[in-house]
Amino acid sequence: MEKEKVQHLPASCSGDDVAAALTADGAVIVDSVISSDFVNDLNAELRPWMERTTPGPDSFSGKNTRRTGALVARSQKCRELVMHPLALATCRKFLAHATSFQLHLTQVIAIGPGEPGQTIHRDQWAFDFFGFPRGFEVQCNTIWAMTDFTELNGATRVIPGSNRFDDKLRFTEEDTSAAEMTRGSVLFYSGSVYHGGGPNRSSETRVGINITYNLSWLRQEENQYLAVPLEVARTLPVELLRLMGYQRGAYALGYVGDLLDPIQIVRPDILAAGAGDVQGSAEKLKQQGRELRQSAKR
Ligand SMILES: O=C(O)CCC(=O)C(=O)O
Ligand SMILES: [Fe+2]
Repeated sequence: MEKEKVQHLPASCSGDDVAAALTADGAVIVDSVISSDFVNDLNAELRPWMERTTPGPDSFSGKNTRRTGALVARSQKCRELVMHPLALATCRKFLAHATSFQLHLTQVIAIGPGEPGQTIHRDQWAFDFFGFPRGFEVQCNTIWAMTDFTELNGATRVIPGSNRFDDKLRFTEEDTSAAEMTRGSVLFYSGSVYHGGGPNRSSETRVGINITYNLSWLRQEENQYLAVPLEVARTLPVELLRLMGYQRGAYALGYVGDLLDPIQIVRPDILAAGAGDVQGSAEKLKQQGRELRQSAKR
C-alpha cells in the first residue's frame, strides 16, 4: 500500500499555515525557502567544522554520520537560520501554550553513503521518555536541506499523522515515507511525530541542518551556555540570546543571583526589563507573577 506522503507548502506560506499542518500531520515540507547562494554560504562556513567532525559513536547517531554542533558559535549564516522568520512564526503559534520557547539544538547531520536507516523514534523521547499527553506539543523542529533529500540518499523517513499515535511504538522503514525535498527547502516536524534519518543507498552524502526549538521550561538538548563562549554571546543580537536560553522560562526558571534576568549577565549594558522580548512573553510573565502573589495571599 502506498504510504501517506508528507505534504508540501509554498515558500509564501505563513507560520500559521505551517503550525496548522504540524497539528494535522506532525510534519510538513516548505519548498525553496532559502536561496542557492544562502546554501552555498552556509556550506562554506560549515565545511571546515564538518571535516573535523568524527562519525557517531553508536547506531542511533550513525557510525557513518557526522553530527556537527555549536552552530551559533561557528556560523553567522546559521544564526540567521535559527532566527528565520518562518521558523519563529511557526514556533510562536505551535508552542503558544507555553510562556516562551527556546533553541533546543543546532546540528549539521551529514549521512554518509552506506549508512543504514536510523531507528524510527519521536524526538521528545529525549526527555527521558516522559509520556506527554497527546496533542501537548513540546518541540517544533526543522531540518534545512543543504543537498537534495531523496529516497535514495537518506531523506528523513516520516509517518505523517503519527503525532496522534500511542507512545513507545516500534516501526520499520516500510511504515514510513521519505520526506523528499529540494536543496534550500525545509522539513518542519513535531516532537511527537515518528521519524528517523533515512538509509543512504547512494554514493553521496546527504546533508541537513537540524535546528529545533522547545518549551522553555524543559532542558535544552544542546547546552548553549557552554557551546557559545560568553565573549561570542556578547556580540549576538538580543533576540538570539533570548532564544539561546538567556531568558527566564515561565516566571522563575533560570534566574541568576538575586532574581536577575540572565540577559543582565550577558549584556549588562542593556536595560533588561522588556528588552528583546521576542515572543511577547513579558505580559504572560507579569500575569504569572500576579497569580503567584495572589495564591500566596490566600
Ligand atoms: O537526519 C535526519 O534526517 C533525521 C535525524 C533524526 O531524526 C535524529 O537524529 O533525531
Ligand atoms: Fe529525530
